[in-house]
Amino acid sequence: MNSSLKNTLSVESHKRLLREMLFARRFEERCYEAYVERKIGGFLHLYCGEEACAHGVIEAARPGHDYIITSYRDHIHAIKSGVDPKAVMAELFAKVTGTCKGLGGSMHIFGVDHRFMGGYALVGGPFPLAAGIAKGIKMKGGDEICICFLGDAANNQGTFHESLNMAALWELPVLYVCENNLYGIGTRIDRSTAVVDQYKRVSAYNIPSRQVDGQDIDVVYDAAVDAIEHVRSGKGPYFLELMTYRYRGHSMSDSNAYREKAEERRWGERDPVIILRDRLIEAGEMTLDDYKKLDHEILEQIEDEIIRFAEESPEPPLEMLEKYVLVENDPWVRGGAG
Ligand SMILES: Cc1ncc(C[n+]2csc(CCOP(=O)(O)OP(=O)(O)O)c2C)c(N)n1
Ligand SMILES: [Mg+2]
Repeated sequence: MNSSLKNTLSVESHKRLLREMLFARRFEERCYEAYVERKIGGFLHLYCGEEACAHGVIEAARPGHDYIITSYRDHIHAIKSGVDPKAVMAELFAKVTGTCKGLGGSMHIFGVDHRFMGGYALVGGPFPLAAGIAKGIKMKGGDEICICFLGDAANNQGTFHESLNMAALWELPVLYVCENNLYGIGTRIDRSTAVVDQYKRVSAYNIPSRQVDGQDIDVVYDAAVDAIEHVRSGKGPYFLELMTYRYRGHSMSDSNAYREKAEERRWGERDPVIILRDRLIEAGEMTLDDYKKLDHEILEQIEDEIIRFAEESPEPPLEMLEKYVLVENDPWVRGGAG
């Protein structure tokens, strides 16, 4: 392991995290298949390649105590926060046992019991919500923090600047985590954004920040421990930029034709799951056969427990269609529109 790291993980934590990250990879790949099989509809954004970001940061936090919020690429953040993967898959299958009774779908996973405050479809939507949650924490006087994950392109939304200004002004306990995968849909960051290094942008709001490798779980964890300590100790917000890469297109409707194959290969050589696996193998803590066995177990678990649960769960009943729709302000429903 990199000996310059201050906050380190035990071998047991490494083994557990390898399992969790490999599970995340296989979970997302199975979602891809289920989408092709038309078991999942609507939008679907996968997290393959970025696993060390959510796992490293949330490992350093206190899930269930701290609030976590993110964008539409949200399945793995929810699971690492403690939300049952069966309920996540059932949500994707639009089943009543899903996290939102099957009415939200992939972009709207929620887990109030685990303080997972959701995935959001609106780019930049979570910035002000996170500031609001952090304001609430501060008013109540707890030591929770709010962790807000967002993509690099989201930082060009007005909400980014408005929220970071208020978060800094009010010294709110919020950690902003930028998962910089270099692209917003098909647009590379240097074609959309004047300041490519995102951590530099927040100096405009006097928010301390850092940019680190998002592919190495040890590096992410080390940076996240310090960032969280800063926020929890009452010093106000912090901004952590994690350099990462998504392996698939932006969503299932993206043919991914805009990236150089050489770039994809380069990032593929720094796979977060393989980096951790090889670290354990080099330390003599696991063999390649152990890894293959683990992979096999995970694939079986996903099929036998998770997919089966989603398949066998019922669809939401018809009467639920109107139950969660707010109609009182709709003039058409009131009959007054002309
Ligand atoms: C307010 C708003 N504008 C535009 C979109 C369309 N849109 C969906 S994802 C996306 C790009 C976001 O990229 P980034 O923030 O880097 O996150 P990533 O998908 O790379 O994780 C855009 C423009 C949207 N969902 N919401
Ligand atoms: Mg991006």
